[in-house]
Amino acid sequence: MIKKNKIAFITGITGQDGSLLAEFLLKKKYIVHGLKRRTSTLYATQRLDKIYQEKNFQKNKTLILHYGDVTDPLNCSELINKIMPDEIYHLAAQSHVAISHVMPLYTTMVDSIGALTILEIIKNIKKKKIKFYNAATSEMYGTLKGKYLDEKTDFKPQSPYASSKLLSYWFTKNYRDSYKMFSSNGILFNHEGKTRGENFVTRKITRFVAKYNFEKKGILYLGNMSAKRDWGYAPEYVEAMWKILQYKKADDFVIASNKAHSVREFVIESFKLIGIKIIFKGKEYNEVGYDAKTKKILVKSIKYYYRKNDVENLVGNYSKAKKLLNWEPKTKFKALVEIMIKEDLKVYQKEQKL
Ligand code: NAP
Ligand code: G4F
Repeated sequence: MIKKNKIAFITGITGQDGSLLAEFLLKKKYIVHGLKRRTSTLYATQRLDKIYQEKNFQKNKTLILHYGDVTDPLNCSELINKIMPDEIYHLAAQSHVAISHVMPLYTTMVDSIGALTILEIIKNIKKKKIKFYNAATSEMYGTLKGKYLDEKTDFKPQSPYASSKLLSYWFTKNYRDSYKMFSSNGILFNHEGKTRGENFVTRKITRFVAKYNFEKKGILYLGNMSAKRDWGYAPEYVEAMWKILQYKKADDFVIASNKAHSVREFVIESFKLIGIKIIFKGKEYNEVGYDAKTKKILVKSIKYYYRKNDVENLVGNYSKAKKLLNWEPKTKFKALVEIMIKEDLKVYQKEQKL
């Protein structure tokens, strides 16, 4: 009997995780369909350019992009019924915590109702049992100081983003329990990489440091540098998403590194890689980081980037994923910073040649 290629449908395929997951699934011989939004430029598919061009010119296309939006149920229903995937990875989201305070309704429409829409569509498809992955988040926990957060920890969301993701988490669990659907939550802690969005703190730092390495000018303005996050490497986290859907039953899993570092530590490590030792002085809005050798101020903390009700500390416990999925993170904090700095040094040089 000929073994058929599995079909996956990824919402949020143009994002950091969606593009990495597409690459991962193509290597596993999946046929990958993805949802892309209409934009006035073509650059929204930038992260997919390499694999899209390679696959798109093949006779049998294995990566297919469709226009759509998760706030449009008719469009999602038509696509899913046509594609009839084996697995849906629902990653589309307004994923920025600070921006969710500015656009709480929109964030909820996309992050909660979007997930519900897809679950409803799957529920109504009788001819196939489609597996569903929901991109839940460590932000749902809120600040629970000193705790290693796992699948049994209670949630205390502190932003519209976290609250709307928590609703999607419960929908995913409810549909599993009520309709016996294969719907699983991945509760992923922060994960970063070469294509991380430029307004998340890690990439904002590495891009600045790479530019500073060549131009030797400017100041990096940040918000709360005492905040701690459990940062992992994104390509390893998309593998976990796949493993979650290959597990024998639907369930919820924490994916983390079990180590937390502050934003300040991320800044120090980044500058260290271009030979600069940063020393911090002052507190909160008056905190500055200066070059130990030249005494020049290179980093400033300003009120503008402080969040309402910021989550101070997040650190996970991935024991369940290790035991049941045989998943473990490999890339440690310092190696992650190095990967990102090296990439941004390359990106800077490439941009200068354009
Ligand atoms: P990202 O880079 O911000 O990507 C978000 C994706 O969602 C993009 O493809 C975006 O499309 C798409 N999108 C946004 N609104 C949409 C809509 N209305 N309809 C269709 N697509 C829409 O996020 P990420 O870092 O890859 O994260 C992937 C998912 O995991 C998100 O749900 C995020 O909330 C969650 N998560 C991320 C982390 C992390 O540390 N990265 C941790 C836990 C959970 P455009 O490209 O057109 O904007
Ligand atoms: O990089 P961030 O914006 O990521 P945040 O808020 O932790 O959210 C990311 O991870 C979540 C998983 O826990 C995902 F669900 C979510 O989609 C996203 O991918 O901010 C990290 C920390 C915060 O405490 C923030 O207040 O860095 C602090 N920070 C300090 N200065 C800053 C800045 N964050 C940003 N974006 N920009 C700053 O200038």
